[in-house]
Amino acid sequence: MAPPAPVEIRPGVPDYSSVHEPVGELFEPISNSVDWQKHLLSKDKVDQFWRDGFLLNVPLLNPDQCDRILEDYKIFMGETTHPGMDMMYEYHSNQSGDPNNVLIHGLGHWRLTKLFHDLVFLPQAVVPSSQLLVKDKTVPVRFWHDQLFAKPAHHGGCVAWHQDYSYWTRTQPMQHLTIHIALEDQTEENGTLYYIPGSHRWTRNGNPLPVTDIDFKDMESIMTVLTEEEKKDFKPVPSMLKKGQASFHHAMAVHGSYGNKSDQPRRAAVLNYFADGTISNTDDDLLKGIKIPKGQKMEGQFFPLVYDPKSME
Ligand SMILES: O=C(O)CCC(=O)C(=O)O
Repeated sequence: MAPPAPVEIRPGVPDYSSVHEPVGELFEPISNSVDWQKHLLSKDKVDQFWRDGFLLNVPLLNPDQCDRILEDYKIFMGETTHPGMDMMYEYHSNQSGDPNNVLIHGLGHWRLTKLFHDLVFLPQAVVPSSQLLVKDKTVPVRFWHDQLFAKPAHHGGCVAWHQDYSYWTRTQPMQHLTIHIALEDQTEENGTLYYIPGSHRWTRNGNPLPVTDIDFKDMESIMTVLTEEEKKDFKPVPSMLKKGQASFHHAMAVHGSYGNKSDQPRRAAVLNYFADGTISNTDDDLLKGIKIPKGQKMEGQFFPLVYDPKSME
């Protein structure tokens, strides 16, 4: 059966968040349990994730899928326009404000284009997520939000060291993860993402480290809140993802990236998920214009169930 037509926010402007299944633009939807099983991670990979706090070089997209997504990406690079930009939860054409340190950062583009919508449902993303969100369990997966991080050539900016969950305590408990998808080869010169192995265990009474990179300029600002022991263990590993590969990281894993000094842009698409059963911890907006009363389950139009392990049965 064909997926339902999206609701339009204005005549001719569809909001793809109203469709909770792939529309068939990026990949052939899966219809049987055997095909789902092909995307399971091995036990070794799951163990590695819990040991280090991240997994590198997971194949997610083929070069053609990356190229098609990069066409849509032009909207956010200012190369073309889109009538539904107001659906974005956030859009920063330069998050640092410094013309020598330009970071384009957006959230919510899954609502705008079919390709970004379907990426959220990609089996290569959602099946491993069901294995990695909660230790020693396989759980149903809900979408939290997406992000774009683009560093233009020559003066592309850094993303200071941080833990994602420091920004997400408005949703609880911590059972979240991030998938960072490289849309072109990442190198040390163009600002590849780095991780600190073991840093997903760095907590303060069970809470994440405080946010320190408020102005998106000071790469090393996290050092002001680390213990001497943590500073000693601060040993960055470059992810060096190839085009179409992804890294999966725990929501407390410290990560960051330096500027882009190369003569090509470095563009990434990011997916953030949480385990089904996560609760809102605020009566304020969770994302722009989106509220779920404090204490109630995160679900509904903007937080779809993207994978249920029962599909494997
Ligand atoms: O694109 C980057 O370098 C930073 C991305 C990031 O923080 C993430 O993927 O969670």
